[in-house]
This record gives sequence, structure tokens and C-alpha cells, in this order.
Amino acid sequence: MIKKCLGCGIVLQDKDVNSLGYTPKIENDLCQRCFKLKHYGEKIDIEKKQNNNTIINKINKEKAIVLYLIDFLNINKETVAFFKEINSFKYFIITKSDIIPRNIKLEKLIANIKREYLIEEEIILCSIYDAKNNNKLKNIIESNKVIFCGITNMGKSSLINKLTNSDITISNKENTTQEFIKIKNIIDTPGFICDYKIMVPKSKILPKTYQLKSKYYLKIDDLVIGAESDTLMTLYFANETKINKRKKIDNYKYLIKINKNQDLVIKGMGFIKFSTDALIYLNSDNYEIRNSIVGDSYEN
Ligand SMILES: Nc1nc2c(ncn2[C@@H]2O[C@H](COP(=O)(O)OP(=O)(O)OP(=O)(O)O)[C@@H](O)[C@H]2O)c(=O)[nH]1
Ligand SMILES: [Mg+2]
Repeated sequence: MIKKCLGCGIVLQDKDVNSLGYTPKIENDLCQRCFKLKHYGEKIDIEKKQNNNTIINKINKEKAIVLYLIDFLNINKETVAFFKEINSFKYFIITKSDIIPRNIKLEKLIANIKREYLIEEEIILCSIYDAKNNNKLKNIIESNKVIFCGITNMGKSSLINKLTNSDITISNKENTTQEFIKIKNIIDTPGFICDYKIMVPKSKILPKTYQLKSKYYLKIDDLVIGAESDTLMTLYFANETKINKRKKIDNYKYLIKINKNQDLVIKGMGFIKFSTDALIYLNSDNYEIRNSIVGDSYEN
């Protein structure tokens, strides 16, 4: 009989320690990978390679209401494209709403996202730490077959655990859920994989405003950003992100033109809202420019 890991959905086996789904004893509920993730926060490398198209095709075949989860920092064209590939009736769920800075007006944020990304579906905010905000979700789930999906690390499994009192493995490492997992009328799915690292913020984001002088640049983790002339900008990144102010080196090319009230989105990390027009240098092409989704709602 086929037995599946309760933590990640992979088929369990006790024969080959170097293959997927290994557990020393087939009576166990968890594979070794989930056991180590749960108890030691350690991830072993033997894991299923996910294919985004396969996951989307499977979601589209399920004939369930789709709850597409994405957090405030990871809304960009690429992640919205996953949402748009889903054919079923669907909701756009901004998860981890507890990380959204206090000053941001939520109605305005939702309106800006709808306008910027041409989203007609309903947008709902939720967080595992704020039960009262989950009422709308609870109503949808109570009377429908639903499927949770989204890029890795958005908190799909955490939210399902919260709403159904289950014990699916969760972690801040990528690719935690391995297979589709059914719990009554609810389906969890493996996250879509992106070709950049997804930061997992631990607490409410504190936006940081910088006056970037033309002789200086900022180092944000491994990202370097410099501006041709004095530029005022506000950073929306996880609070753990290392930000260092440095003197400029001379041979930068200022290539990207950004207007006042636009965001420079750094995929997987967050975004920078510009309060002045700017011509900037960036040492990465992992970015997008958009009209600011925090608009004029954040006052410096
Ligand atoms: N601040 C905050 N963190 C959350 C919330 N929900 C989940 N997390 C954290 O986000 C990380 C990822 O959670 P998971 O539930 O494993 O995410 P997932 O979307 O199932 O990830 P995959 O299975 O890899 O696709 C964990 O570190 C969680 O603690 C939330 O509402 N707020
Ligand atoms: Mg998961």
C-alpha cells in the first residue's frame, strides 16, 4: 500500500536513504526530510525538482476555487503571471499581512495593485497571526473545494495548518511542500520555483528613507544601487536586510531611469519607492519598474 508523508505529501519508502521519501521505518508519518526540517530546521538535499507548468496544469484540472497566495514584498509581473495562468475561479490573497508597514492604507494598496497589474478578481488580505482577518477566507473554505497555490515560501501550508488544525511541514526554506496534499476539501500544493532567492521577513517591515547623494551608493545585501544626482527613496525590504552606505566608485553607468512615485522592484527581496526622478545604476537585472503600489499613502 502506498503511504504518503503527512508533512510534504511525498510517497514514503524505507529502502533507499538516497531517494525521495526515505524514512527509516515505514510506520513513521514523516519522511526523513520533513523530520529534519521540523525538528532541527535542517534541509536535506534529496527533494523533488518542481516544474511550474506541471503544477499549474494540475491546479487547473482540479476544478476547485483557487486561492493564490503572495506576500506584499513579492508582488511583481512574474509572480502575477502565475496567477493569470490559472483558469479557475480565483482570489488573489495578500498573505503575511502582518508584515505590511503600519502607515500603508490597505484599501489604497489593494486599489493600486489592481490597477497596476490589471487584476479583476477580489484581493483579500490575511495572516496566520491575525485570525480576525481570516473570516472571509474561512467562509470561502467552509462551503467549497479550494486549492492553495503560489510561489514557494508564501505561507500556503502555514495558513492551511492554521485554518484546519493540521500539521503540514512548514519552513523558511524553499520547496518545503513536495506534492499536492488533500485535507478534506482543501488542497495544498508545492510552491512555484523562481530563479532568484525569496526572502522570508520575520516581522513588520519598517520602511527606511534614504537621501542617496550622487557621490554615494547603497549596498543592500549583495545589491548595489547608485544615483546620478541626489535622490530620495524609501526601501521596503525585510528588516533583516543589511544596508550599508558607501562612497561611490567612479566608473558606474547610470542606466535606469525612474520617475518620482515609481517603485524599483527587486525580485525576491522587495522594492524601493522613489520620491524624486532618478537615473540609477544597479548591479543586477533582477528588477522591474512600476507605478508605486504604496502610492502617496506613505508619508516620509
Ligand atoms: N510574518 C508571517 N510569516 C508567515 C506567515 N505565514 C507563513 N509565514 C512564514 O513563511 C515561511 C514559509 O511558510 P510555509 O507555510 O512553509 O510556506 P509555503 O508557501 O507552504 O512554502 P512551500 O511549501 O515551499 O511552497 C515560514 O517561515 C512561515 O513561518 C504569516 O502570516 N506571517
Ligand atoms: Mg508548503
